[in-house]
Amino acid sequence: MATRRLLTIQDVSCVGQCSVTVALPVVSACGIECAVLPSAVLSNHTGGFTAWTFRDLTDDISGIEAQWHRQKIDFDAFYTGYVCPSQIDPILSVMEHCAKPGALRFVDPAMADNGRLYAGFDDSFPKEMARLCVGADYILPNLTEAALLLGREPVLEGYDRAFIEDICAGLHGLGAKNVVLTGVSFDEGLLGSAVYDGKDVKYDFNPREKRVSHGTGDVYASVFAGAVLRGLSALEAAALAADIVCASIRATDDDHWYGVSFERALPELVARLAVHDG
Ligand code: PXL
Repeated sequence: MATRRLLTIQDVSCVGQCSVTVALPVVSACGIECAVLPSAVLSNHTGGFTAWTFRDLTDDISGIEAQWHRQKIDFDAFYTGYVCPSQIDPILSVMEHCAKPGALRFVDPAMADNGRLYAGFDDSFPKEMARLCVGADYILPNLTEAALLLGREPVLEGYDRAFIEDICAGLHGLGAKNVVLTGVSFDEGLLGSAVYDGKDVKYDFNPREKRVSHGTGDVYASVFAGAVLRGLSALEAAALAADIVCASIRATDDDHWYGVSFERALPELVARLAVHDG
C-alpha cells in the first residue's frame, strides 16, 4: 500500500497528553505518516491546569505554506483540532493549496466540553469554527461543540434519538459530508457516537467508563482519522476509536489526572488494524 501523509493542525501542549502529543503517536501507530502544523505552543493544556504559557503561531502559517508549495510538499489528509480564532482562513488556504487530489479533511472542532467553551475562547469562536466545517469530509464534535456550531444552547442529557438526529442534520447542513457526533447517551450505562453520512444515522455504543478524562477527544479523533485512511468505514473507525479510548481510560492510573495513558493502548490499536488488513 502506498504511504499516506496526514497533516495535523493543532496546538503543541508541551505537557498534557492532548493535541499533537496524541496525534503524532496515534496516527503513526495507524501506519500513516503524520506531519504537524502547530497552531500554538502552550506549556500545558488549559483544561484542569490553573495556568499556562501560550504562544499563538498564526504568523508562521503563511510562510510554512509558501515553503511547502515551493517544494511541492502535499498531503493525503488534513486533521484539524485546537486552533486559534485568527487561523481559520490561513488553515483553509493550507488545505486548499497543499492537498493531493482527493485529500480528506477531518475537522475536530476542539473548542468546548461539558456545556462550556474552553478557557481563552469567546462566544464569537464557534461561528469561525463552523467555517472550517464547510466542505470537511468528517467533523467530530462532542455534544457541546455541536450545539455551539449550530448557535444553540448545549443540551447534555434528557434528549432522545430525534433530538440527536436533528443535530446531525443541522451539522450536515453546515456543509460537512459526514458527521461523527460524540458523547451520545440514551442509557446511563452506555456512551457512544452517532455517525451520519447525510442519509442514515448509525450508532456505536460502549459501556460507560467510570471516570471522565481529559484528552479523550483527541485520542478518538486521531484513531478515527488514521483508521479511515487505513480503509475502515466511518462506523468501523468510530467503533475502533471508542474502543481505544475506553482501553486508554482503563489503563490510566487513578491519580493520573491530566490525560489518559493512551500509550498503553497503542499495541491494541496496531493489532486491531492488522486484523482489518487480514
Ligand atoms: O484536548 C483538547 C485541548 C487541546 N488543546 C488545548 C486544550 C484542550 C482542552 O482543554 O486546552 C490547549
